Amino acid sequence: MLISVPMNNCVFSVRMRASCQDRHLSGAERLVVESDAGAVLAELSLRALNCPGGPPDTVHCHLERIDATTVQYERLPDLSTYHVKDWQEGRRAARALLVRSGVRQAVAACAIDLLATGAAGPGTVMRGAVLMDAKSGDRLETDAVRGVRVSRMDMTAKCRSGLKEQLAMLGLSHPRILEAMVLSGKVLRAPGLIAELCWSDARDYTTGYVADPENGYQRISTLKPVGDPLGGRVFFVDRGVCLLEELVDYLERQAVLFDTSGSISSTRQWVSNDA
Ligand code: WAQ
Ligand code: MG
Repeated sequence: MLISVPMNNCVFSVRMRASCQDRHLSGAERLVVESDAGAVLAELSLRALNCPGGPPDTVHCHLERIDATTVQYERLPDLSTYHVKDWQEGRRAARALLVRSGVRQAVAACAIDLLATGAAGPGTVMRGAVLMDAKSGDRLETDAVRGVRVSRMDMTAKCRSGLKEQLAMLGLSHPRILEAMVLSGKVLRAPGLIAELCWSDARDYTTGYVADPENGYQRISTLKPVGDPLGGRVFFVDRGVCLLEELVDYLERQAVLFDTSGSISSTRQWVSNDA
């Protein structure tokens, strides 16, 4: 909704999370001008109350004023989609794409295993992401249940409507796609970030992605069996080029607004020498 720096130099970060008996149900992130903050807050509250798996017993909504001159404007990553025949092939594709982006083979395999078995302990999903050393495979996040939470990112209304239209032409209209692209777009601009691996913890949503700064947001049609409640995110970092505190501060606090979309390619079949 923000098109240019507003008169009073303020934007608001609007965040929502909903849970039931401490189980996370739904969450969302927006960055809007002050005059839109109330409407967006109402929109996210309604979404929380009607979320799948609900009704929630607790909904947290959070409004926070941000100095508009600190907002970083960026272009969204390019989007591509690989069709794989089953989740096993999907995971092989994910590993190959991670290796192409500079993650060690053994580290890529270990990250996939971690999400598949539960990154917060056996059978348990983290609230945020794993930070993983791309060379050693060491986990760098301080809290292995919370992980690192990427926050304060959104796209402008113009960018959102243009992208929605482009994606709809390819039959890609699930809201998770836009949300994941914004999150990943911010992650890919982080200092020392080599790649990201993600698939959802939603039982019915099996598409995931590998993203890296050069190849963008690369969707993989399936990365887990239907009905599997596990999922998560791993951010692979090169510790040689960044300070961990700076990286985490950027991911959790820097406001990033996407005002331009990247290229969108139609789905192609994965062939094992693609990466
Ligand atoms: N920051 C860091 N990690 C997060 C955040 C966040 N803001 N939100 C969620 N996660 C982690 C957390 O461990 C979740 O369990 C996991 O990611 C998955 O979150 O192109 O919907 O919201 O078709 O279930 C990707 C593919 C969908 C979309 C990802 O993730 C497409 C998705 P979910
Ligand atoms: Mg989820």
